Order: sequence, then structure tokens, then C-alpha cells
Amino acid sequence: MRLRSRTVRALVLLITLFAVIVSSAPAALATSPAGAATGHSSPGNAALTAALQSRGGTLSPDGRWVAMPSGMQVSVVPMVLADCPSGWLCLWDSASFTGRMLRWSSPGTRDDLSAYGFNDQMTSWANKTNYDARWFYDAGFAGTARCMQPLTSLSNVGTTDNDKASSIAIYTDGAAC
Ligand SMILES: [Ca+2]
Repeated sequence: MRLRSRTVRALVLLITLFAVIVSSAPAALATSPAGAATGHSSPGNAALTAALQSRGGTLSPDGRWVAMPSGMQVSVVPMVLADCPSGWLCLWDSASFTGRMLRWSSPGTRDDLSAYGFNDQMTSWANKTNYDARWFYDAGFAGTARCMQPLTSLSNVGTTDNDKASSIAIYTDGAAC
């Protein structure tokens, strides 16, 4: 009886410890400065969300997106291809349209990716707009450029171009590149 009671108490202690560890892990990840600096997200990336909100961003009710004043949107949780609707240009930080994602829908857009903790991160993209778009190795729409034709996608940009994108442009027609 005594042994059994001690066993039960030990089990309760173990379960409590496990619960504390599990519940504190995501918070530690979310506030990690290293995570914010590299742009890698975890569910509920609080540091990134706070930074975007300080620049006028609005967190969506479901907590998955921050919409910036320009209308572009930054995911704060991992996304998939289905999270890129028709009419949007989408960039993911991992292959096969996975990981953190940025998306824009306005023709004539020019944007630097460092503004969203996304400099040198892009590995896959989908251009679901009817307009030509480009991504650039450098900020300010400079350096090596790659065309993203309307209604096309690339599940992996390849070794040479991986984690190189620093800025993007969406044109106002399909004749730019
Ligand atoms: Ca990447």
C-alpha cells in the first residue's frame, strides 16, 4: 500500500514535470532571438509578429497571418501551396511550397524581403497572378534576377538560387520578362 502510494506520487510528479516542459517549450522558441534573426518561424512566432505589428501589421483572427498596411501578408506559422490563393504571388522558405510564406496580390508591387525577416530564405514560389514577376539576389530590385511567369510555380529554385532572394517585383502586364 505504501509502495503503491509512493509510486502514484512519483507518477504524478513525472506527469506534472512533462506538462511544464511541453507547455514552456513553444514559448521559449517563440521568443528566441536566434529564431527571429534567421527568419525561421515556429507556431506563434511572437517576436516576428510583434515586429510586424509595430510597423502597422494586423494579426488575422486565426493567428496565422500578419497583414501589412500595403496589403501584403506574412505567415507566422508554416504554410502549404493551398495557402496561396489565385491572384497572389507567394514565396516559401522551404522546398515544395512549405514553411514560412509571404504573399502579395497588387500589380506594381516592389518589396524588400528583409522587412519581413525573409532575406535570403526563399526556396520555392508560386505566381498565381496574371502578371510577370521577378525576384532579385539583392535588395532594391538589383543583382541577378529570375523571372516568375504568370500562373507558374517552382517547387525548388535549385542549389545556385537557394536562399538568395532579397527583393521582388510584380509587374503590371505579362510582357516584362
Ligand atoms: Ca530556404
